[in-house]
Amino acid sequence: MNADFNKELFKREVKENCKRLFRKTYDEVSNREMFQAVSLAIKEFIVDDWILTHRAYEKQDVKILYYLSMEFLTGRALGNILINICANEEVKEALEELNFDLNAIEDEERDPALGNGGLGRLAACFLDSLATLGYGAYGCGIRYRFGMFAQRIQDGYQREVPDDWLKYGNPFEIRRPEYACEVKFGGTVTATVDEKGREHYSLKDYNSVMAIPYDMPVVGYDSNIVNTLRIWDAEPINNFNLDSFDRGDYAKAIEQENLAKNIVEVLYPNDNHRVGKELRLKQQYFFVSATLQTAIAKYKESHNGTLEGFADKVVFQMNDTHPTLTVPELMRLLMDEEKYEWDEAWDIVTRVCAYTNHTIMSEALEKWPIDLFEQLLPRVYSIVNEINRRFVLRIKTLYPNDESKIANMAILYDGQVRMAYLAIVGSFSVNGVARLHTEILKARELKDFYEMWPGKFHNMTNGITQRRFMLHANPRLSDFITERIGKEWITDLPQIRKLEDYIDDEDSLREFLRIKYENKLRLVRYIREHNNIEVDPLSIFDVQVKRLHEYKRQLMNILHIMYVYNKLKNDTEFFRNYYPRTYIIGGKAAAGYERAKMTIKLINSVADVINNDASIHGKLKVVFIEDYRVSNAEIIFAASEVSEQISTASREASGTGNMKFMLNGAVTLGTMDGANVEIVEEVGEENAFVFGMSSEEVMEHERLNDYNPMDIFSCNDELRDVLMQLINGTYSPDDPELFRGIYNSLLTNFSGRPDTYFVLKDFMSYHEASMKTQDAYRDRLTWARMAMLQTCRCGKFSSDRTVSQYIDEIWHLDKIRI
Ligand code: 26W
Repeated sequence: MNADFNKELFKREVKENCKRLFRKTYDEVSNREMFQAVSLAIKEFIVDDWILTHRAYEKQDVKILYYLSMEFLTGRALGNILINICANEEVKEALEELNFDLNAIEDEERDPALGNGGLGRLAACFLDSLATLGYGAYGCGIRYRFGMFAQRIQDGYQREVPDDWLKYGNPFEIRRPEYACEVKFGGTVTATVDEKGREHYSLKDYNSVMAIPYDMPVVGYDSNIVNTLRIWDAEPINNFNLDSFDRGDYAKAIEQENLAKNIVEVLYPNDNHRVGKELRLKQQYFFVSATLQTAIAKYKESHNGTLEGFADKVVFQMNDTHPTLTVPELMRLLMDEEKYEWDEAWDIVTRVCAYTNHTIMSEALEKWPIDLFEQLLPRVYSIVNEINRRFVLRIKTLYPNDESKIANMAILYDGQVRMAYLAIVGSFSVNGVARLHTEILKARELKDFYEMWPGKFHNMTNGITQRRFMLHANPRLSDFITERIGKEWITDLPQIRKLEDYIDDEDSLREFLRIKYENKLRLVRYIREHNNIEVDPLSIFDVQVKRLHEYKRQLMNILHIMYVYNKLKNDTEFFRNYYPRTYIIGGKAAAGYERAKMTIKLINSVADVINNDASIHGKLKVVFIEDYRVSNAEIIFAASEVSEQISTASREASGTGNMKFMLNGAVTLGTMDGANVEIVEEVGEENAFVFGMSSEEVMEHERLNDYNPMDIFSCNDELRDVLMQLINGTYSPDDPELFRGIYNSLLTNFSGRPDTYFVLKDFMSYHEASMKTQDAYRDRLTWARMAMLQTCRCGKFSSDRTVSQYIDEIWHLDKIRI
């Protein structure tokens, strides 16, 4: 209940909005129109707090966090805002009184899909936590015209469809042309020397665009704080003077127009894989430069026009290396615009910049060819060059006789700019996103940097917001919890441990199972509607939803399903014992990632065969969820029972899906990778199904290069049968060669190494662990206890905890008083 929310007033607003927007009375509008009318009314309701929050920033002169991220995977806004202003029930009632259904209205909102996966969703969770805890923060990103593509499955293949998410407008955003600023590309640098002998640099013959910010509200839970997600759009510079234009100006104007159109056109759909497209570097500079310009202007405005004290009042958190240009661009602005000397400027930069690493996958580490970089950003490049020169000098002084250190650490090396190294050198803090991940960074990937600056390194184990992934996604379980332990868990997740008082209470356990069952029915309906597949709600819901990537090993999952299917057909004992199971898999593959796309095709081909085989009596079903995204994720997590977290150990930095499953009472079937390690630590090994090689074992095999999948192939008949089915047409009768590439990837050496994801190596241990889940599942109360324990023990994995840790160790923000 929100005391300030007046239902009657709200209804009146909504009716007015229907007229204002659509020239219709409320009983004539469609659901989509009603969504607009409702959203506008809600925006009105929060706008005062939004204004007051920003006034408080200034009055209280609080330190401000700028969270720079190329991705914010916020998911739908309306439902989340209603939850966070505690007016969900009232709005639901109000709409019922107007003969509308809130769920249906929420379903009209397009997911703003401004992110790929984990990194983007984490950014959204952090914003939710910051606003809830009451800290001043801006999310800073890009307003992509087309977000993450929508995935369609056609004939089993992924097809990418443009995501025109702005088609019907975005009711919550506000365009802020008054904060527009210019961002320049290309050109040549000219230096002039003043009477004091100081050099001044400026650009000429450049192209430029205007960056126009759009602000989206980030509403804290029951906190009256409304922070801002500021996403930048690009527009052509409007200095095109018709009276004086000649051919040259005309061509230039068109060029600028195209630059502006292209820059924010699309989110690159790559996750953990760099493509090295010039346009992406443009995007990076575009939003970084615009963010820094406004941050500086804003600070000066409220501090008598000076930048004094700037380093104590702002912090720029770089979400992976994508915004690393923050380091040299801030140098440029401080020196070229604000007239600081190098040393003073460097002192400021290295007190305000901090870097989070989200991956150790080498193909994800960003590097830019020097010539491309220099041509696009000549002045910024000269600064990077100077940063590198000074840093290399330092390496030489520290390690006078060790040439390898330069090769291992220099920012400019081998014709490339190594962005991660630039980020580390320019930051006061470097952090990994789970304990294991940070340890691997320190011991391996970033070893030399850790040796040089041990104090810079931090671990910040990821977290998720329980407001979206429990309160909004799973209202039934939310009520169950609140009825028993009160509602403190909503803003203090560790309180959820109190639920453990009920862990041996049979009524509670049965109720817990009943709720899971209801949520499974909701997913059954979703699958019926979207896949036209009938699944058994009494079967085990075993789920893997995440981006498709070889290291995440969806392939191991589907091979194992093929393996089980064979056994069901050939082994009557196995059949009799087998507990019915529904495998649910979902996720997008990067548009250019052939192997991942073929894995999707394989999953769908296998699903087709299995789901239509009457001889197994529906014991096994396979469902591929099309277009996995935040909105359907909420339905999926709530209905899941087994959480597949099966990456090759050492490869998954953290994972955050694993935490969403845990929160919703799904038991982990996983490797000791990423945050799984910490999840298992919380629930105890007896309440998880752990399998496979440890990260040390994986790294040792990598070092020795002694893994030979053929050994396994030749002595495991059943597994060999599965692999042979990839190339004998069992799942592709029209083209038996279709899955040859996948087959080869598991067995053949590429560049001297066989399958670097160790699929066959972990396979049998995976199978055993999977079988153990069904043994546990059989005893309903044992299972209920294990499942509920996941929920009880997930306190650590709230993004409220993560954000608080960032604040204590890195950001040092002050709470806003409202
Ligand atoms: C340059 C291409 C590119 C694009 C995206 C490289 C790397 C990325 C991201 C860093 C990939 C990503 O989302 N990483 C995930 O970050 C999550 C949040 O920390 C972790 O939970 C996941 O384990 C990690 O894969």
